[in-house]
Amino acid sequence: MTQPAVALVTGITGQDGSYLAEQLLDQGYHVHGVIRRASVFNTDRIEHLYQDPHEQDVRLHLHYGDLADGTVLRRIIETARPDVVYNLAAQSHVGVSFKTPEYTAEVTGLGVLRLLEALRDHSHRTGRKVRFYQASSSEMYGSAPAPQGPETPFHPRSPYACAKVYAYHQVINYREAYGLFACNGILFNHESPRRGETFVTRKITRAVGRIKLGLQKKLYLGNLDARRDWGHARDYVEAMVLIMQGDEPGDFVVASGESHSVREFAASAFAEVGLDYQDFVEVDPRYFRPSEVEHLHGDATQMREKFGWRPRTSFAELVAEMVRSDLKLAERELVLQKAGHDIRTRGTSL
Ligand code: NAP
Ligand code: F7E
Repeated sequence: MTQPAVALVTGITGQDGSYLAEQLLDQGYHVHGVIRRASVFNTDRIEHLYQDPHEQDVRLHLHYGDLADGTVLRRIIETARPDVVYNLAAQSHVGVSFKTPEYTAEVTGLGVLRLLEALRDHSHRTGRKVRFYQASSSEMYGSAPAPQGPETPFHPRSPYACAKVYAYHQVINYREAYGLFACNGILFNHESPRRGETFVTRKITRAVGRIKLGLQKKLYLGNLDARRDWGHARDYVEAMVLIMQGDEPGDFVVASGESHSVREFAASAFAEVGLDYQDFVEVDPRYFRPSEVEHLHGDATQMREKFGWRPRTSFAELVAEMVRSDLKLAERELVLQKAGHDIRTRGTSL
């Protein structure tokens, strides 16, 4: 009998990590996830997948680790003995990267090199062939004119994007120098009800739910004219798995092929609950970035032709799903508030 495949997922507690873990477990994989030690629980998004390690036939295994710590990454690889590594961990917030550029480079850039070196040594010592997926980003295109595809030169516009470009080239170099099956998935923005609350789509849909129920009065945003190519994270994670199950390694653009402005997203989200965004949204320059990426619009022809991949969720469906989910969350907040609980949960949002 052949052994089930083993996947190692860094960033398993993030938006994409949680959808990826679900899909891999559904396909019969053993999944090892890297989680960070935090002073509060950070495993909300994978709570529904948790398996008690005391039970038999457990297929989800969690390890403490950090992309800033090469020793522990090596130890996890030796323990998990993965067939495939999905590197989704990153300081992934573009706005925050301007505030913490050195840390962002350390984790989002150098962290990838640490993993690649650990894999190179593991493969050399054991003779095992391990595949590697890198979560590259459309932010690497930065100010390159739209539409952006596999041949478009990069022009990064933030410390985050610069770190991703560095990692992208390291992945290609490990493929060419050591024959590693290493791929870049260049993913355009993808969102979901599990999106972090400081990214613009979720910031908007959270506010829509709260404003509709009277829990919040205004929504302060930055650049409303920026355009993004938004898809659903569930669909994009499917693309990652297809890339890693392919015959040969490469670099692939994953996008919806449509772009919308932040203003259009806000208008659609408020309209879902019968409100006009203009009555609630105000521009606050504190959310402007020192350098902005104005227009991302991806060309995923290569993914369609090679893997038959295309997104299943439209822009309108994505907005509606996020608003529905955040309306439910706001309803729960309202119940708590009425029962006398303090529901002020706002951090510094960027
Ligand atoms: P996310 O929700 O911000 O998740 C990031 C994950 O990385 C979290 O699990 C986080 O752990 C972990 N992490 C952060 N710093 C770490 C460190 N020093 N060591 C180990 N783990 C660390 O991001 P996402 O939206 O799922 O995106 C997944 C990946 O795709 C990221 O690399 C991102 O840059 C990239 N990407 C995202 C998009 C998009 O539109 N979503 C598009 C292109 C590329 P905690 O939970 O403990 O914070
Ligand atoms: O911003 C504008 C902001 O933070 C989108 C990450 O997953 O996708 C994401 O990066 C746009 C920008 O995502 C606010 O200036 C206006 O133009 O949701 P965002 P992002 O920067 O595109 C890429 C592909 C990644 O790889 C990243 O990891 O919205 N915007 N007002 C705002 N953005 C935020 N966050 N907050 C605002 O109030």
